[in-house]
Amino acid sequence: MSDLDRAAAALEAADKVVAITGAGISAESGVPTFRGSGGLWRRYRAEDLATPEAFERNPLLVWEWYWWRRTVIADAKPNPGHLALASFERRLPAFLLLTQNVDGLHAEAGSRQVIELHGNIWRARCTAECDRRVDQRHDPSADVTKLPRCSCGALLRPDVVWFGEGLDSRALDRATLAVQSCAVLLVIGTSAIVYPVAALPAMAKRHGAAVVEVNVAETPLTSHADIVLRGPSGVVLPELERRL
Ligand code: BJW
Repeated sequence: MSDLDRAAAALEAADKVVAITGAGISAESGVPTFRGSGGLWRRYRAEDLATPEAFERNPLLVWEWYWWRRTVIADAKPNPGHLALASFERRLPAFLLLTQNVDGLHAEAGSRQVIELHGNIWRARCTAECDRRVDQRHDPSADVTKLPRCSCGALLRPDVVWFGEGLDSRALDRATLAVQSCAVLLVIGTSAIVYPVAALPAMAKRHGAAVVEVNVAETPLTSHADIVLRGPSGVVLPELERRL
């Protein structure tokens, strides 16, 4: 039996499936990953752009980086990997998608049960007490030369999770519970090194789940995975879907 057939059989037998995705699933949509060749952290320093201290030091520089990334993501369309996961949700009895991606492409592909653990690049959030969230995707008046402000007057910031910041605790609790009770965990297109998400596959294994990794390259998870499907997620996931 091939690894793809084994993975498909595990999915079919599972009462509950959880998938974790990372930047690799959007690579085939033209969205740059963070690490590896062409990765954002090869060209930019995370310390200058993706920490609360960086935003305090130079909010305009941080906003300019996110505005640029929005232009890249605005042109991106969901690829066959995103579409296959949306189809898994429709076809499997219980399926939850946990994503580290902030690009919103899973929702655009039709996935409904999605937890965006690192936030969403199209949303901004007030830096002051009011904590208001603002959807900036459909804001035609958005001026990308001036620091955006909340209606309370305080600065807005991108509603994403930077290094050193905690993830939304309700989202992380839901993700943790799901991982502890699933029969199969798919881990797709992530370098599996950024915590706390990187701890979830080991947690799933401890609770008896089969862990299936889909990646073009080896990661620290590979040697612990039960099944490794080597290849681009835009090819591997549709092949898996065809076997269901
Ligand atoms: C394909 C493919 C194809 C390519 N098909 N595959 C030591 C020092 C400092 C900090 C720490 C430390 N040790 C631990 C920490 C904590 C830190 C951390 O984990 N750091 C590690 C790097 C060491 N974590 C945090 O700070 C987190 N918060 C935290 O721990 O809070 C504690 C706390 C609690 C309570 C109160 C306060 C604090 C937060 C982490 C936030 C990460 N944020 C980012 C930016 C998000 C916003 C944005 O987009 O701008 O999230 S960083 C970046 O990494 C982004 C990603 O979601 C995340 C993971 O990256 P991902 O998705 O895995 O992408 P890549 O590029 O790494 O990998 C792509 C993969 O795809 C590769 O494997 C390819 O092979 C593969 N691939 N093409 C299939 N076609």
